[in-house]
Amino acid sequence: MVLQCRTAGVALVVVLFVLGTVLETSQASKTTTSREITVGGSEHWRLGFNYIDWVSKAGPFYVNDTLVFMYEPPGVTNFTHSVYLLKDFWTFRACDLKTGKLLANESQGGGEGFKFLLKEANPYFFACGMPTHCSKGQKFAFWPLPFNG
Ligand SMILES: [Cu+2]
Repeated sequence: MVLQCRTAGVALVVVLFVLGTVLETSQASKTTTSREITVGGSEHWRLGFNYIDWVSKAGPFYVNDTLVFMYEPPGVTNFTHSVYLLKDFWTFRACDLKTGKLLANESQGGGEGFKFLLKEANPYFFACGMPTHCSKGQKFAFWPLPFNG
């Protein structure tokens, strides 16, 4: 009986997995052009990399693209990071985090990274929230295009 339950459980998991894959695939075919973009490419999210330059090369970005921020959680390296969404160009230029919104804390960049879906065709301003990181250049901004056609 225990074995049967376990088998049924495994079968259910397999069915759900297959169903999930099918749903994902059908969704992907609807939005074939949405992408996952790792911020900074192989450099990930760190100090000492020019993200404004990276954006100009990696862009343009589109609504429904997903940004992936990858950085080591505390304890792995001496430098931890976070992800803030800043309010506007002026707070972005000044690296003013006070009015910004914390999107991902120091631990959320580990594993597969922190994923952020670009929902709107409005400007986005990103910065690291660790002291001095933003002013040292760990920030970038862009305006995603409405669709990728
Ligand atoms: Cu940082």
